[in-house]
Amino acid sequence: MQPNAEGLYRQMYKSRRFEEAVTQLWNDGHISAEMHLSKGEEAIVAGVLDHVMDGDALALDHRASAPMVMRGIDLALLLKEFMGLEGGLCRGMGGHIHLFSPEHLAASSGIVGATGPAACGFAIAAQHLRPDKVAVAFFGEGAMNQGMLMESINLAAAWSLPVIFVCKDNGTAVTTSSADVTAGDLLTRARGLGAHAVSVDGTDVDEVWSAARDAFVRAREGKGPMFLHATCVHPEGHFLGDPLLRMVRNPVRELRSKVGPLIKAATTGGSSLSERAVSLGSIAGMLGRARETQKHTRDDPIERQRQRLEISDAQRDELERAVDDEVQTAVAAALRGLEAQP
Ligand SMILES: Cc1ncc(C[n+]2csc(CCOP(=O)(O)OP(=O)(O)O)c2C)c(N)n1
Repeated sequence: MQPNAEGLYRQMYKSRRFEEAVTQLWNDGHISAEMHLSKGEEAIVAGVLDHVMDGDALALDHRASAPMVMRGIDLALLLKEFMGLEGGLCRGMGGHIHLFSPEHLAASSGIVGATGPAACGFAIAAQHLRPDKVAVAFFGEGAMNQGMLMESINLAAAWSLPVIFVCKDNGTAVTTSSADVTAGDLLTRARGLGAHAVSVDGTDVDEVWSAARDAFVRAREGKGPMFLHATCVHPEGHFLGDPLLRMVRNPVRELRSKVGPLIKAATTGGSSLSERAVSLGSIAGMLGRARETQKHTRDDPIERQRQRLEISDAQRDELERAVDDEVQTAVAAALRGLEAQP
């Protein structure tokens, strides 16, 4: 079996266009509070979800847009949910973090690491009630330092549970560099817990797809869990409006408002000058890492896949136009929902 380049591209492109629409709605003030995007993770999600069948379950983290979009959930329902509208997927009560589609066995949680236990719970039920069905847990590398996720990998291996643990590793958890707080390497850790573990370039959808195919085959044959480690970059930082990225993208404007408080902080009491210098050094380190993520946008997973397509430009344009129309229709429906809300 070979990956369908066009189908995968379509999924990734759709997720990206959807999130661009979300960004616009957020910028326009129609989505309140934090907004975490899946942008940069599209190849990981598309490569894994291509193997998902009806009856399989998805335990999703706070970056659930891409999996929800690629699983085929109605775009307008998602947008309305993000906007807190009654007509949303969860009647506007969940927002973008707490999404639930019982029909698709897909649920997301904002509790970092919680997708491990959720996927294990489904997998235990599947072992008894739904043979051949698989649960997928998506999480970031920051979650690998959460006890409950380690307990889940251990139990899944001990009981040969059909779980695929997908670690989307962008190297940063909010502003903490994961390397600073993580001992050993994650593959060795997962293997130490008894899981089969592989690492892939998460910006290459073919690589992810092939590794995920093996993981699903193993899980469906009752051979237990697989830990799939996939590297990626978050070009929008932790969430929309990420202050570090604002600083990197527009240093003059952003620094203007910071200079006053910095001078005040340096001239008033508090910690010693050397301690302050260390803090400033660590902020400079964060800014450096944020700048790096901007350079990496040339490794954009969608652009990589676009280059591989073996269809004519006209066919590709048609595919993209159809997706654009679908997204625009959903945006229009969501905005109508906003007007109709009392
Ligand atoms: C148990 C728990 N601790 C802390 C948080 C706050 N928090 C939200 S996202 C996040 C970073 C998670 O990093 P990672 O798992 O690598 O995912 P990423 O955001 O990088 O995709 C943290 C610490 C939380 N939501 N849940």
